[in-house]
Amino acid sequence: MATGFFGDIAPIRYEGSTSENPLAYRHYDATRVVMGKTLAEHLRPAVCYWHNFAWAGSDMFGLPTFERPWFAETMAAARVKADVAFEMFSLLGVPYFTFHDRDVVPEGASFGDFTRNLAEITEYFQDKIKETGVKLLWGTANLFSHPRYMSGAATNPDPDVFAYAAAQVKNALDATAKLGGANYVLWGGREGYETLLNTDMKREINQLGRFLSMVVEYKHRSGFKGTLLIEPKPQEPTKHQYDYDVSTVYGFLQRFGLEKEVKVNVEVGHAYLAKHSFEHEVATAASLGILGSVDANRNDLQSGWDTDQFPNNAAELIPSMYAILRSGGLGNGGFNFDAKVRRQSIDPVDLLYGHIGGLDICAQALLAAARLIEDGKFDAFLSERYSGWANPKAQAMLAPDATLDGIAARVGAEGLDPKPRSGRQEWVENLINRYV
Ligand code: XUL
Ligand code: CO
Repeated sequence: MATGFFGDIAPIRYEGSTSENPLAYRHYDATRVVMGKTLAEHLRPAVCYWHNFAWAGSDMFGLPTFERPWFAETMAAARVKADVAFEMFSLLGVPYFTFHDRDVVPEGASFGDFTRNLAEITEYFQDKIKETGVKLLWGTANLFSHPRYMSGAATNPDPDVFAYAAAQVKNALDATAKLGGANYVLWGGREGYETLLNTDMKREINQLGRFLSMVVEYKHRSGFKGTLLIEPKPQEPTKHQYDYDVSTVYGFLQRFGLEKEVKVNVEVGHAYLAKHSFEHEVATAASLGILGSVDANRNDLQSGWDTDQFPNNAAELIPSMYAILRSGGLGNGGFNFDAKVRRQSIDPVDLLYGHIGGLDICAQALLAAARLIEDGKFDAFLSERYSGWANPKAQAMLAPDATLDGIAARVGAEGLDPKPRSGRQEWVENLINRYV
């Protein structure tokens, strides 16, 4: 039964780029095929639970601004929340959703309550998934909001907190598996430190490695078929987080022998916080073979905070979309809108505007990147730039038997005198802008 939360708003449809209807897609034509897949198959877009249904619009200076009928810590309210959430997924026509355990149910008075509540809503979700066809892109556990986690979850100095976090992840992983989730995400918002004056870093990183190893072991034993993903972020809420960026996470995975077991969920705003571009993080993950999924959003670059706004600049996203397409796509992953409307955007329809714009921008960027690839000009430019490496003498330098002194002898004998060549940055920037 419809909740009436969105009034008489009809399902959002694709109407083409000339449409003036603010409640229509102008670029996201879900069934349009490019490079052998539909836009829906390329993007696998997901709506997140937390920003839309759990956050109430408060900030560090102000009280909640959103009034929602499900704002109460009861299971009845959790079901109303789920009813509205699945209505919104269906209105938007998105194929996926994402959630934290704590977004979807109250904790109750004990861990037993929390476990029962999560199991109950999981069954409720199973019916909703059957009814609507909307699937789970990933589930996760919130190991950062409750005061017990203020000094970390797996990295906490108190072993009982480590145990509590392990129990919570077990339950969230079970729920994700039961719902047929394509992935399970671990974001370590409190896995880091405020000051080294009270922190044993070596011990904490070892705890984190053991914790993740147990998650991997349990995943295999419990039969969960999805992909495990770590979501890198350099800081916020802690001053320094251990999962700083994609490269750091890869080093951590290698150290614990988990680089074939765990991939990354790359978030646009987190890349900025690490003083990287999003395309840098995506391309790094792709080159390391650990590109798993994307949290789509953007930060306000003036404030320097993780503001989680909806994407609104297609041109800026093209290099990332190019890297994703070139690496063969996101596989099990997708584009999760880890984005929230501003706290003045208090009406239900604002939730729709945010997602319509974000999804349209992603579709526009993906279509542009596909044209860029199909045209071949950009690839031709790149391969010409590296064409010298096709020379057998160049290849020989990369063979295992090549030596520094051997190369030095050849430089002298052949009188090598390499001449600088233009990198053509502006030319290539202009080329890419032609595809927007
Ligand atoms: C926090 C963040 C999280 C993760 C899931 O910055 O991005 O919402 O995506 O825990
Ligand atoms: Co995120």
